[in-house]
Amino acid sequence: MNRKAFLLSLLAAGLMAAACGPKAPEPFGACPTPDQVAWQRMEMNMFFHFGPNTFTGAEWGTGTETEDIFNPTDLDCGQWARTARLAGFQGMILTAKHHDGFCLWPSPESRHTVAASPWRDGKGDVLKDFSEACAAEGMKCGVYISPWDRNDPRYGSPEYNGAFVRTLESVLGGTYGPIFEQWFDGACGEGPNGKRQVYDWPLFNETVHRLQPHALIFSDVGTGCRWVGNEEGRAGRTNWSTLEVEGFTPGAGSPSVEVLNSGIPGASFWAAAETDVSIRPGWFWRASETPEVKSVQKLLQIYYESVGRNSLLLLNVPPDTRGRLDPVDSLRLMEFRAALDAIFAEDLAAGAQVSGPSRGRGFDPGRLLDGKYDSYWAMPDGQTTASLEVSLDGEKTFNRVVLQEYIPLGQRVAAFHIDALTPEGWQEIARETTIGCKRIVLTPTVTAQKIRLVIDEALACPTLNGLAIFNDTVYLQ
Ligand code: FUL
Repeated sequence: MNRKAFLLSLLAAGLMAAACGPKAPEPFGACPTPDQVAWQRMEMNMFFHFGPNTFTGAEWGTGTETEDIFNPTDLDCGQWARTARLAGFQGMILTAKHHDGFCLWPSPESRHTVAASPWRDGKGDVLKDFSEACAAEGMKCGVYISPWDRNDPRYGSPEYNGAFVRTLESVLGGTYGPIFEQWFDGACGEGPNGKRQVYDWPLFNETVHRLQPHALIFSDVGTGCRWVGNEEGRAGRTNWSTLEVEGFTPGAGSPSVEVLNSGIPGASFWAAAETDVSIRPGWFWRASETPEVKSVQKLLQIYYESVGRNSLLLLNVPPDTRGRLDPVDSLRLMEFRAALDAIFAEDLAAGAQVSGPSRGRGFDPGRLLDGKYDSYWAMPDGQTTASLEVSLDGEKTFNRVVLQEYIPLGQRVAAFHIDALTPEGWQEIARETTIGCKRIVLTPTVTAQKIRLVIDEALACPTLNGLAIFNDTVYLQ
């Protein structure tokens, strides 16, 4: 390009910038990758604990179970996937190998696998059925492969780490298609010879990244997402997607459960919280626990305290000895879906007007309501507080306010409150801390014509891409 053409192109770029309004804010701090953003927007995934424990009733198998114990009478992963899809879940994760070491696929690294079981004369492959069912139903496919192995005689020696890598390779190498999440449990108990293993986490992580570059690794400290710190279905009311991982490892060397539950503001690593919880008391199916399948009310509470608190919900629905979901669980899932559909049927912010300060053209407050993910309201650089007024299309009765931060640019909001203009005047109806990918604020039921969203504190100028209002008459909080 000659000098004149260069100057002209600079001029054109300048004119375009002026015409397009202010520049977008710079990303703040640790930010998610596009895969991490897409992952969190899945909102709900289903976990399937299945294996020898399904038949023995154990939670943690000993590794000495004989292979003939694994013999589902009517395995149908298609039923799992259809149920998950109809219930509004986006991805599915199978315990391909739990702590007992039994592999649900014919792993070349082990003799303790489906190939040695009577099921389908040793020719079956649960993982193959599972991955094909996921693909058929448009669900993403993920795997849990436990490093803790109570069966492998090499466990407790350096040799085991290499064997575990080859185990990962046989699952992630392509036979089972794209894997969206590799679930690593930090548990490190004793193996068959009474020894514990020193896990080579960097090697395990590198193997996953090499074979499935788009997969997120779940563990206490990522690399893709982190454990929420409990198995009760509860993310922190304050929940940052950032934390410090330097010097920590999954399992005993992990950050405290309090830190896992709430993250650390402005920390240097992005790992959003994943809330794993079972629909039953245990992780594996047991006939005796069927009466204790969680109620719709409990599932709604879990939804509000996970998805509604900037976390992804991984709900475990364990198949029974037939290899199908128990009808009680399936029915409960459909009732849960119906409840969510009823609660979120009508956005009462539709047709509202939002007014207040912004960065300027292209980032105006109206962007909160346009339903486009990449269109967001933003404040000028350095301005970390703001107040927006939302004039509803008439008087509305509601008790849920959904807020979304535009997380591709980082998580910023540290404190906010919401006021409502009721017939008695302005009233504060909520005071909270973080927002993140999605925050569902539970407020008292109010009737109002206007609300005010006040950002009281942020680590950098706020950037929000969504606001919606609902009236929940189903969940009795
Ligand atoms: C835990 C395991 O020990 C449980 O058996 C279960 O798989 C759960 C999801 O993770 O740490």
